[in-house]
Amino acid sequence: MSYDTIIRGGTVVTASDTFKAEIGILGRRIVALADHLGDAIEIIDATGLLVMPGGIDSHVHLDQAGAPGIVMADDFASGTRSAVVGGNTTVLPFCLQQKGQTLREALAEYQAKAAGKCHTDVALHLIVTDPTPQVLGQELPGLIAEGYTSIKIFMTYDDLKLADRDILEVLDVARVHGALVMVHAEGYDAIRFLTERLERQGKTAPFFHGPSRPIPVEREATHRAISFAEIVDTEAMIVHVSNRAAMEEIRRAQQRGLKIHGETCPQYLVLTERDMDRPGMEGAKYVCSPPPRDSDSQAACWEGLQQGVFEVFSSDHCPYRYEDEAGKAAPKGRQSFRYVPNGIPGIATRMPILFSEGVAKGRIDLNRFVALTSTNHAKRYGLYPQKGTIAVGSDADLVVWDPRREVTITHALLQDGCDYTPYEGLKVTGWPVRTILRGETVMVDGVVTPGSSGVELRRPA
Ligand code: DUC
Ligand code: ZN
Ligand code: ZN
Repeated sequence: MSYDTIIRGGTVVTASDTFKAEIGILGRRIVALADHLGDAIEIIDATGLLVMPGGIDSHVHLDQAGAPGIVMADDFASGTRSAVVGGNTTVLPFCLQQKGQTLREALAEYQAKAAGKCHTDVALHLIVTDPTPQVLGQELPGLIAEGYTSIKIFMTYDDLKLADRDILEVLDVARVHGALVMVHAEGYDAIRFLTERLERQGKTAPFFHGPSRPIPVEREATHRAISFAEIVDTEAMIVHVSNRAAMEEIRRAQQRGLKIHGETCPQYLVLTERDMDRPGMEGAKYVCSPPPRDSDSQAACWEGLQQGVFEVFSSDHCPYRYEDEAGKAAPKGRQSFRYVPNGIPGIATRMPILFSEGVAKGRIDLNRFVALTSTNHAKRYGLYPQKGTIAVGSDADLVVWDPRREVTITHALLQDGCDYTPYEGLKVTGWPVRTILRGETVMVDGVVTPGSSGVELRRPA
């Protein structure tokens, strides 16, 4: 047999095994794993390097509409370009239904935004904000059957939040038709109450974003979300968990046999509320929701990753430029933290941060790293085994990783559309040196292949 490509000399790492092998690629797929594979059109030398499944980031926001005047820093081209720089081959961005819009209208909009622009493969989640009878009765069931099998709902934000009854209805549609609901668990009324109190006290700087949504706000919403899933008798994914109390809610649910899944993100491992306490508007660079917390919260997020309470580690890449009135410098943001757009970039830095802080520092092993950054995302969101593993028949989506490369993170390396990284100056050990999407090299040594070969993926219900 001859191959288009052989990756030779590397150590192959999957979510379960670590072994020396050559990987033979023909067309878009892995077709052989063996000690010696002979010849190929292209031989990639991976001596001394790790070869892992390409990263799958199941929580990213690209070109997503926000408040009037606010513009996201990345479209599907720049966001997925930065994704391949960071070793990813598939991302799952959100398709946001605006109030008054049908889901199909929203989907057509996001498909047009993505078409022909992506450097990674892409699968879209649906954000339901307007669960009309038509959406619940016809559109959602139809779209789930067509491969849109994950739905995000919000318990906060004026334009996004669902009432309790609507949350129950969406969970029930997901149960009946075979989709997974992702929940943003922070309580609307508690945030409003605290925000207004802080503003009355003149506490309007970016730092007060944290105190406006403290840990109990997230914990009680997490508890409610879990209870709703239990009442409906279905599963749910609690996304972007930031602290011990919320993590323990999820752990207790899992111990009671409920199918509650958890996700955490880099910002909850390496940032804290002190990052928002910087002079002037500088703290706005770190404003995201839930907010970064404290060192015990960081420790709890590590425990959740180590012990399997969290099965996925995502970036929650949600980029707004800092020196831009359409971003973090929105004029109203100077009046109050509540107008600073929520979200921070991180699509390229997710894997290096988890590798360095996790694997290099001995907190997690290589196999768990692969599970948390790729395999579990594929399994949970219906892409496995086409994606998320290194096996004969799977797509040749791979990252070649130098585990010894020392890099100081700086924004210029990341090639996104933002103008800063919240991780500027962070020293990491371990860096992606080549990203391969369906057999084609899409990034080597930080150079992204021109053109865009990513496609939209659908998933079975
Ligand atoms: N929720 C997200 O998932 N991302 C950014 C902001 C938010 O509230
Ligand atoms: Zn969210
Ligand atoms: Zn998000």
